[in-house]
Amino acid sequence: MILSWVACDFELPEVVEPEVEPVVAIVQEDPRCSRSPGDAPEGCVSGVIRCGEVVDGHTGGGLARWSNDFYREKFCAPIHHDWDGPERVYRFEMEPMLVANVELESPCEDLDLFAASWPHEGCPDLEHSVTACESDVLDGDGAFRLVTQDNPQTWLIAVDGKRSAQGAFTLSVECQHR
Ligand SMILES: [Ca+2]
Ligand SMILES: [Ca+2]
Repeated sequence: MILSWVACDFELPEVVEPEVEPVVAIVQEDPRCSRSPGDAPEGCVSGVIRCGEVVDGHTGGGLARWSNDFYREKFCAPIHHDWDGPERVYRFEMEPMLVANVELESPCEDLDLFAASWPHEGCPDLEHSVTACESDVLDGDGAFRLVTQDNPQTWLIAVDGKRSAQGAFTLSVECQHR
């Protein structure tokens, strides 16, 4: 086999390096994070939430009545943090035979979600008996499901920040009949 080397007499075009724009990572903060804290509630409850409703709120300005002592005493959370800062509490009245999916969006601070069963006016304190309590205390957003049987049930849904964190949130409740 004869291998021949043929020299090609042409010039390679000059390689021009394209100008590369420096990549700048732009982290866009959620617009809810610039929301101002709300007014202090009259009493301990900041409002009412119903099936199908969405509440945009901020824990700043809420009362700081519930903290780890309360949530631990009422068996709300499997793990414990400080929730010493202000919380927002919403009254949620459920009809019988209903499933309610409660969701918390917490885009700015790590807020957590609680619900204490409370058929009376106002809010329970440490000395009151709370028959049921739910929570989602994981990092970031939270969610849980509330279910009624043959009787109506009233819950106090609370949004509370870990380690006194205060921030904006979106709370929503979606319901369906069982
Ligand atoms: Ca609190
Ligand atoms: Ca959380």
